[in-house]
Amino acid sequence: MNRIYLTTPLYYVNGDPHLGSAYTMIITDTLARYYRANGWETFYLTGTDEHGDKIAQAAAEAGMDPKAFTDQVSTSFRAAWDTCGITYDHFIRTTDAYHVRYVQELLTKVYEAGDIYFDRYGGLYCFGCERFYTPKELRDGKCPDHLTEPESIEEENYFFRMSKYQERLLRHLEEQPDFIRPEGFRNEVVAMLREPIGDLCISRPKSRLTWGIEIPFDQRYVTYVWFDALINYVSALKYKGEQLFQKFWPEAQHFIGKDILKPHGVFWPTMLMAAGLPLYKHLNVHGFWTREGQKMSKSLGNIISPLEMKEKIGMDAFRYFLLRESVFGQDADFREESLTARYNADLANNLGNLVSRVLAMEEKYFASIIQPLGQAWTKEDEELRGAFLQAEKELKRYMADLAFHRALETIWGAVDHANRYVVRTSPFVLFKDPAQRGRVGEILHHLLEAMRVLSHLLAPFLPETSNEIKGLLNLSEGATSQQSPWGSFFLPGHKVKPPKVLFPRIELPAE
Ligand code: ME8
Repeated sequence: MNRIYLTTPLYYVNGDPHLGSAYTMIITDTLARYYRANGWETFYLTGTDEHGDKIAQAAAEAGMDPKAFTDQVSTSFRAAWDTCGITYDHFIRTTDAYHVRYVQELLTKVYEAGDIYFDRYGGLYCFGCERFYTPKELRDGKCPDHLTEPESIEEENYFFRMSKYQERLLRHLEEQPDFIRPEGFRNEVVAMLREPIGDLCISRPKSRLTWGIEIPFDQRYVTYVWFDALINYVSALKYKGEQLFQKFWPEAQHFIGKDILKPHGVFWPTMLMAAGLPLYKHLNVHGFWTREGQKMSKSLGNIISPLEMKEKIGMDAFRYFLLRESVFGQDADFREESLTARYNADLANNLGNLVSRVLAMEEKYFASIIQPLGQAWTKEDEELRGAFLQAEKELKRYMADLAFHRALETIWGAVDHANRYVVRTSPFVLFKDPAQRGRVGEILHHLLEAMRVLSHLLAPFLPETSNEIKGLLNLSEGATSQQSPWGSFFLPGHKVKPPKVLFPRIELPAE
């Protein structure tokens, strides 16, 4: 049986869900829905990253104890994803007791195997990133992410012998070129591995930070937040049972933004090697969203909230825009203007018109009752069927390649074809001739069939719209009609619903 294990990053609970986190969620949710519908056994994991300096500071700013603070923010994250209709199978919190226990077990194992050692270390530390920087990594002496000068600190800590696994990881990347994709990000990791990567400081003294998982072999320390958080991808499966772990871990596909490539591309696989666990299958890295050309940040006040987008244009339209307007792996820009243009052209006009005009004609000419399909199909009928079958086939390849924009382009190509079929066959003209009414019934039957196939094609991307179309076609909930050959599904006499506007046009203010 085909299987896939999909993961998102665990989001820090120091802010609210925004366009960036929503994008990773929408991609993974689309894939989860797609593979489930195709009969794959799927496990989809998300959650929250709750330890470390950043969170301790955010809790202090909120005047709250870190546990109460993380409980509150994690709950609101989860509620937000539920409201957005994200179909995750499990939600992990790094403060969950089973995760804490598993991290400590793994630390003990790696320590006992000799891959964790104690040492004195002095270096440049960025509190924002929660990591040490080498002078070479800094830009004008500042952290390239936070644009602040790192502090020079010296202390005794535990270190993970990451460098021991450097060569092995480099070999793995050479043997399995699509381990990290797209290729540009793989090349970035290869470049990192061609330089000495050093060992990784994996503890923080409690004198500086107490909000973390205690190092099981030294109570004076807590675990570095990344060494804790990455392990979630395994601890969540183990929590669900060894059998689930055996089944899904070999099929693991992580989805992350490019900001966290190094922890996932270098720390995590070397940690797995040290723990004696197999490596994940793929690391899939996406680019960054900007807004009207600018970086999104709280201080600029240009954050996009998925919940507000849902209120404003609906979750499906938001999903459509993010998936259609970006190329996986590349940066993309969120522009109001493109959002409105895409919404009106693709959703309101192309898709919305098809659905409403077909149902309107069926209602007007045949009281919404589907008419029989004759044996002889015209060239136009065959081409219409061909366009939808082709889209179905191409979808498979595009989903495997994570080319969501192409997948949607292909589906909209078929929708476009259906609209052209209406013009070419002109049922509204034919109906005036009583001798042609049988043919009109056939044309509409083909179009309703196109809508039925379309409802399946759309399901992973626009789940609410897909359900609405199924409802308008009067298909029972969860109808397994996907496999029916073209023209054999609807029995004459089946009644569909009156037309409905799926996507009301967004009226632009007059210039
Ligand atoms: O890094 N465009 O959590 P985080 C696209 N806790 N995606 C974006 C984005 C943007 N402008 N901004 C954020 C962490 N993201 C760690 C992860 S995993 C074991 C620990 C997305 O809350 C993107 O997926 O800062 C990025 O990788 C993630 O949010 C980082 O979320």
